[in-house]
Amino acid sequence: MEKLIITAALTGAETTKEQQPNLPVTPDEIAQAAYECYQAGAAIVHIHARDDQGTATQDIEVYRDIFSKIAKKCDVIIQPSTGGGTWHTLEERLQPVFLKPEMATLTTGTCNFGGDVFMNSREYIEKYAEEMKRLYVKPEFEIFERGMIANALDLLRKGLVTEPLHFDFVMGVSGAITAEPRDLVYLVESIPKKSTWSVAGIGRNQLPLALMAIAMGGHVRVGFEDNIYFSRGVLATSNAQLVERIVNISKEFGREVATPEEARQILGLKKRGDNITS
Ligand code: KMH
Ligand code: ZN
Repeated sequence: MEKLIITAALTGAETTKEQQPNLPVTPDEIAQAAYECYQAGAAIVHIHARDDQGTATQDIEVYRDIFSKIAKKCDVIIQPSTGGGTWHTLEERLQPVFLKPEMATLTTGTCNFGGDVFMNSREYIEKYAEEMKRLYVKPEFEIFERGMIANALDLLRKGLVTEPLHFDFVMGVSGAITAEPRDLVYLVESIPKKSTWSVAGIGRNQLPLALMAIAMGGHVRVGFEDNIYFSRGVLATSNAQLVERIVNISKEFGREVATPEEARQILGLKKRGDNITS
């Protein structure tokens, strides 16, 4: 089996310090958390920026600061969010892509998101894909529902993305796909064979889905964006603690963990060059 790529989703747009006191929110805290996760075995960090009040922002300057601080510490793959918060405009959400990171997320459809609607129109999905293609940013398709795979494949047919595609199945969001084993099998069987995929289980779904992905040859996303607990009722002490557990389990299972450089090869990324402003 291919080595395991671990993504650490450090902050998210919705998690608060009240819920998780160790949530990284300032650029310094996010960069430090990224470094700790890299040391623990993460190859990718998925980034959401926060403003001075701790609210999610898609401000390009805050992302620039975070990218620069991470890049000074380590060569982990930096993957900003274009999902932002459900209240951000589609123009705001695209901003970090203009910093030319190696990867960025791209949600290819609309779904309910708790009490909100996470809106992703066809027009904007194509616009995001066009910009990512122009700037050599590899999309990670964030799949909250099966129909979003069909939209990603439509981008492939239109030549807006190239294979191998990479998917992240976000499972267990209230109002979107559930997190049963059958759901994961259904999603995995719905993508082109040469694709790579990871799974991000929400809340208590994080660990069981990660175990399934390790065994099925997929990759794993953990972190406070998706889950703040280490075990039932016990908060995790850091994002790195969640990464560390996946590393230990995967090694016990007999699957080695990919370094950022190995992850670049698996995902078909070019080596991080001068695309990150430092
Ligand atoms: N915060 C969610 C509404 C992404 O990062 O690309 C969207 C999200 C997906 O987190
Ligand atoms: Zn995100």
